[in-house]
Amino acid sequence: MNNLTLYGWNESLFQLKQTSPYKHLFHGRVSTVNKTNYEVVTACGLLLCELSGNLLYGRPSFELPCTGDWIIYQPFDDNKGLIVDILPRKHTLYRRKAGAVSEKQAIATHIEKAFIVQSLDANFNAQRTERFMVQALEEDIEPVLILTKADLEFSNHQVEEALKHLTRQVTIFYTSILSPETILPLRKFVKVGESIVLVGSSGVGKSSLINALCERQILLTSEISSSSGKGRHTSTRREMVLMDGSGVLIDTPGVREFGLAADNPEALADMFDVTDFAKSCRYGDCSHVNEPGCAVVAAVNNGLLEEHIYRSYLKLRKEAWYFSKSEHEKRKRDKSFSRIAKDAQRNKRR
Ligand SMILES: Nc1nc2c(ncn2[C@@H]2O[C@H](COP(=O)(O)OP(=O)(O)O)[C@@H](O)[C@H]2O)c(=O)[nH]1
Ligand SMILES: [Mg+2]
Ligand SMILES: [Zn+2]
Repeated sequence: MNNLTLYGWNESLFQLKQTSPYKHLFHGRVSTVNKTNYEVVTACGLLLCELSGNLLYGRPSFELPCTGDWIIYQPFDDNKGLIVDILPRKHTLYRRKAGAVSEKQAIATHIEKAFIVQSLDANFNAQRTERFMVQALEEDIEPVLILTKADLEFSNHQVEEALKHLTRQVTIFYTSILSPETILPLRKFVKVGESIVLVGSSGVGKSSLINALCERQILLTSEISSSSGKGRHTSTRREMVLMDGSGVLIDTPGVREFGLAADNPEALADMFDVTDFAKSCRYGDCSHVNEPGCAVVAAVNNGLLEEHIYRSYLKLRKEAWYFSKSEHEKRKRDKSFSRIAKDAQRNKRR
């Protein structure tokens, strides 16, 4: 039996459930998404669920259940269920779907914190941190940077230099699975009923970290094969893990490329401290590229704003603009398409 409060169920979710036509049925939380079914944590244990046809055919793919979704289900057989409704999402981590221009993909939802995991070897990359931070802040998810493999040799000074413009918005932890004293502060940082998603490249130590936090081998990790020196990728399908007396940890498979699905260039300016300077630009709608009287460009020229930060800002802003512009156009297209379809139906009936 499960106590769903530990999995994050609370009063505001209960209120959301009351707005569903299926409010009299049971609810649960999606813990793993498989190709054709979903594992759902319910008060009566783990259920294997399928989607009702209404949901499957009636919604765009990014609205279909992802890890962390709270759903309503109709039980059938032993340990099986049919998902009939999905509670409205809050705090969802999205990314741009690989290979798509404007489609987004939900990675995890109902999330309080995102652990951005990077290892202190060649993987360490401040720009990648920025990218994950932007995406988390977009949905009011608290970004936390976890620098793993602190037992390896690295330059403290270089790491701190590279991150100093981000420390206002991100808490940083250094961890090593070889030193329990580096894991303890992180364990204390996780609160009961809170949900945390771990994101980062493959091989940085996400699954190992979850195991260390839980003090048991709950997830498979990739071991380095001695012949090739490369990690074997043995990721299990398990995604959601309940920490003893604490929060919910959600593991994600490493993605090669994390494209932004963000719509908020203002927040971006804030994150890069561009807003402070932008207030003094001559034009209210200054794009901070080549307008006369641009205080941001001036700040770069006189060294008040570091050039690499300004470049990061422009790059991510361009990506966010591109995404939101094509998303809006797509929505317009879909709308006019459904209008054409409706007109055609009406004409047929005449
Ligand atoms: N030296 C060192 N190796 C680690 C640490 N954490 C993980 N690893 C190793 O890094 C490799 C990848 O770890 P894994 O947890 O599978 O990474 P994931 O792909 O992000 O889930 C494994 O060989 C781990 O043993 C650490 O703190 N220090
Ligand atoms: Mg893993
Ligand atoms: Zn400007």
